[in-house]
Amino acid sequence: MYTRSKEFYELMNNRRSVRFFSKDPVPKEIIQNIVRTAGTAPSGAHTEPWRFIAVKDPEYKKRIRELVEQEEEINYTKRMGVQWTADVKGIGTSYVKEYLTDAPWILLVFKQVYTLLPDGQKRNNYYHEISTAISGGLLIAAIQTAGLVTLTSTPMNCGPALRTMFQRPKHEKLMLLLPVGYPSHDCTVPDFKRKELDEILTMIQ
Ligand code: IYR
Repeated sequence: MYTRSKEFYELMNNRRSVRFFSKDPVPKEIIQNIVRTAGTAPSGAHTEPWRFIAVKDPEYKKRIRELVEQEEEINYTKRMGVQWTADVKGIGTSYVKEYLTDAPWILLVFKQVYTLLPDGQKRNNYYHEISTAISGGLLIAAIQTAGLVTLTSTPMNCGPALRTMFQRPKHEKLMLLLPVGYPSHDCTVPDFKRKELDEILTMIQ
């Protein structure tokens, strides 16, 4: 038990958010297993309030990139403000998102605020936000376990347009957008350290 918990920690501790992707393909069966894993998340009253879209089609990836870059340019120059842009400066990001056309897959994670039943009634999806967030965590762990990398992104102001692009209903809200694939050969990541255990855990025993 100790060994398994330690090995899983070490695997997850090697995870880094990656912004430079190789164009090498990833078989769709891997993506399907990753999403199956995300779908095992616990949810309020077992409502499973999530919907995933996996995009491989280059034309759609191009459209996603155009939309995200258009909004991110406004985010960086107007919406984020001085403090926020200063806080992300060290990560070396900009509104230009080459990874959106380089990565072989883009995964979109939507939460479903309610479920539309076959008779047209709405069923409340309890705790849809936290349930879908947990499924996002499992998704990221599954990507790492498969030996792939991702970037956990939440493109501000792109939700409705992306929902429309994939003809998803209004009660589905975009939560995450994740390019998935392999890192490029010249990929770099910021020099970040994680908090020590005593900074994140209080044990009462
Ligand atoms: N959404 C922008 C800016 C950005 C915001 C945060 I918070 C980050 O941790 C990193 C970047 C972008 O994706 O570039």
